[in-house]
Amino acid sequence: MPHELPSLAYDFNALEPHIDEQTMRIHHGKHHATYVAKLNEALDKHPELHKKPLEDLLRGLASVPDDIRGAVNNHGGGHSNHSIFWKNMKPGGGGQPAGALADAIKSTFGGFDDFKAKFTAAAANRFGSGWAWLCRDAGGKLVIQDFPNQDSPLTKGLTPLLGVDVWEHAYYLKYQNRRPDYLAAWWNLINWADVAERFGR
Ligand code: MN3
Repeated sequence: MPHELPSLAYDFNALEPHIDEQTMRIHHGKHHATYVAKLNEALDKHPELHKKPLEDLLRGLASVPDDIRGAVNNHGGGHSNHSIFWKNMKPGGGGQPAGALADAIKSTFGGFDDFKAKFTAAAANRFGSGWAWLCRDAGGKLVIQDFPNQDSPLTKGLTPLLGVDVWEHAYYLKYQNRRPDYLAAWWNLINWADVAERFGR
């Protein structure tokens, strides 16, 4: 199999009380695992793509063969997005970034609080299932974008730095329809060292 479900760097219950253990178990072990399985199933038809890194498949989505382009977008996007999401969080995270990332956030958005408000609004207002992202664009500028379903920022020429999953499966067991409460709790989990490392790549 060309792609594998990555294990988490923390226990399923380690993000409590902000994200509960059952949600983490189902989200990682069922939802994310299914994206990986379906991506591999699609790639069965094109062995020549088995060695291609997922990032390259997504950045070059337009050149992926027609018969699997939709599957790579959905399931490859799902695999990539979730792999970033798990690393973007850690037990005892939160607070604010430091260094060059903090400076870029300040110069782009006016300050951390303005960035946080704008990002939270993008995530809260994304209609239906999707993600909100802090990305670096091709010119090196920070941008906040939200995308439907599992569309990856990589397919839009953006480099994803920080993403939040706003599909109901990410929060419904604990928060039901209260997406804003989930988002408020999620800020307590951000692994800013991971976000800064992506920014510095
Ligand atoms: Mn999800």
